[in-house]
Amino acid sequence: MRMGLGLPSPVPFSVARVRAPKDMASQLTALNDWVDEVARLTQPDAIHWCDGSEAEIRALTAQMEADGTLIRLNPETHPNCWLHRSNPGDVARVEKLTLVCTPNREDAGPNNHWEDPAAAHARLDALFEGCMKGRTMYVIPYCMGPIDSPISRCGVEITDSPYVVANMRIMTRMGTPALARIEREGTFVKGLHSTGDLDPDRRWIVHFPEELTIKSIGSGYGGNALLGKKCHALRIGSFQAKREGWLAEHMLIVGIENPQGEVHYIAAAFPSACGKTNLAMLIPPEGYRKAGWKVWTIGDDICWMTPGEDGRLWAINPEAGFFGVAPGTSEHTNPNAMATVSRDTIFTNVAVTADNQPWWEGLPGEPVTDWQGRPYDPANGPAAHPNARFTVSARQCPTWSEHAEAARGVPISAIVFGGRRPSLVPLVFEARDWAHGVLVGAAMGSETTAAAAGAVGVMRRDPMAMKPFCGYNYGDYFAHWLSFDRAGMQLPKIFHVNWFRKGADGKFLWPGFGDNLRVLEWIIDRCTGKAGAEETPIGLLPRMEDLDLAGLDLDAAALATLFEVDADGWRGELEAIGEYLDGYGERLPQRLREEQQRVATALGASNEAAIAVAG
Ligand code: GTP
Ligand code: SPV
Ligand code: MN
Repeated sequence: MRMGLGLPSPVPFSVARVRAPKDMASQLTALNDWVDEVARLTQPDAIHWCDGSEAEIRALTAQMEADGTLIRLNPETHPNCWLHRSNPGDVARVEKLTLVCTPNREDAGPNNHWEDPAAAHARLDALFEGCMKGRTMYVIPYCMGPIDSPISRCGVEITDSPYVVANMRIMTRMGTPALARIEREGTFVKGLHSTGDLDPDRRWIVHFPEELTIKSIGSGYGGNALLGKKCHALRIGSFQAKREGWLAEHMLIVGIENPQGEVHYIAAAFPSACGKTNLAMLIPPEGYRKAGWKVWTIGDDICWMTPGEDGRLWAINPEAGFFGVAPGTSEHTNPNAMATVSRDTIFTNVAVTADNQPWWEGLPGEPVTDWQGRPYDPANGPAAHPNARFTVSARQCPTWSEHAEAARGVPISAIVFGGRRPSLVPLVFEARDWAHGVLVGAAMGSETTAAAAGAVGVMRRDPMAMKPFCGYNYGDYFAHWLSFDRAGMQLPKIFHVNWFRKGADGKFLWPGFGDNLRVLEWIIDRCTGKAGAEETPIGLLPRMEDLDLAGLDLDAAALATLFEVDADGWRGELEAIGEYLDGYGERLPQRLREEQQRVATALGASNEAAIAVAG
């Protein structure tokens, strides 16, 4: 029998002895019973309860270095940084293998792949049978959100991957404090994970929302394997949020401090690899910096929002770290991210330089070894995988806000939706009211990216950036969003942005990154009643003079395109949105269809000249 890590007190496998630490045992019967049951099914050689300590991660890292799971990067330039090369067939989320298993198929909706829960359990359990023979089973208690926040929720992930343990330790509040909260509360989300044999034909990521249970096998990749993240905090979380009256969203949370010292918090939903991490830690353009503008990072991927007593939406970031896209990150685009990943970081599927520094497309210097460990040859494609990622504690970010630990969260002033829209969609517009904002979110479209397996650059509808993550029927989800518009609420204003509009030459028209603050300033000034706007059928647009464009080198034609509303194009878009919404049939709230018809009618009644606001 292997004793596992040589950790302080590994518990050798024996069904009778597998228990949570004694002092917490009283309330933990459900957890202990489940761990017993899983151990009987998967048959690990050893079981290790993770306490989250320094000693534990040191031993685990040493073991992974010894067996090649982690490769030490240059300790002079990148202290305590590690490279993990995944199986080349396991580099992204796989949406077609991701299931939501509700007893009634309609409750999962046409937006999810579905299987009958009993059938799915039977099929998955057959794959889990004996899968941990020769391996150590890790029991990871974790808390999503500040450990003392009433908005936070706990879970336990069982996994046979030490790489998952190391990532969960960065991404969540993991270990003894989480176990103590589980003991107090008695409820937790159960996540069972095994890398299995990494065969894509035996890979499944399966959710049982009614049972607060996740089963994932055959992948070690982030969103498939770090079960606290997309599986718990979004798919199971959104299902719980619907039942309990809050929102679990694929959103960054950023605080913008103006020169008067006032901070406004913005929550923004962009699909995977569409700019959340970058916006969450942007560095203001020089003029703004000199004037005293500051940016505070609360979260870069997930937002849990709940109505406060004051009727405002209060938000926490359930995560403790960033699992960010490496390619494209540079001193030019995101200096805060570069500072954040300069130490204590796990890099997955990046390339390395001659002196063993991590490298990806967008950085200066040259790779010598690609993400698969081969000598770099451009004929093999990019040196880093396009979905190469860094895992790093959020506290290392220079703009990290201490309010990320606030138990009640931060109040949200504005909600922003956006995606990759090379044509039609202007730089920014404001929804006229909440119901219109819900339509704007529901109508979101974006080009697919390397964050999920499959074709890249294909336009698809991705309502609220939740297409891969909404744990129930989108029709019910839209109704849930609409339900917040009620007496006593002080709802945020809703906006739509597009950093990805392209010119005829195929290049982005808007500089993006730090300059996106120019748009956020207008958004905040709209919330406080300070900025002007022009009404159009699709919503309120800034006139050019409403936006601070000083110091930007943009030609007049590019600007005109960024601020234009093409009525013909939008009429077609509204028709397509109507057809899309009809796909949700009976479950689609009538109010949303009425809103779509209102906008379509407004567009029909206007002509291009009347709604052109450029100039
Ligand atoms: P996930 O972690 O997959 O949810 O992605 P994300 O939404 O956090 O996206 P991220 O900020 O990592 O950006 C993904 C890619 O988009 C990177 O290559 C960025 O360099 C690029 N990007 C981000 N912001 C902008 C922008 O304002 N303009 C342009 N042109 N590209 C951007
Ligand atoms: C995304 O794909 O939206 C991510 C990375 O943030 S993952 O955790 O894999 O979902
Ligand atoms: Mn994401």
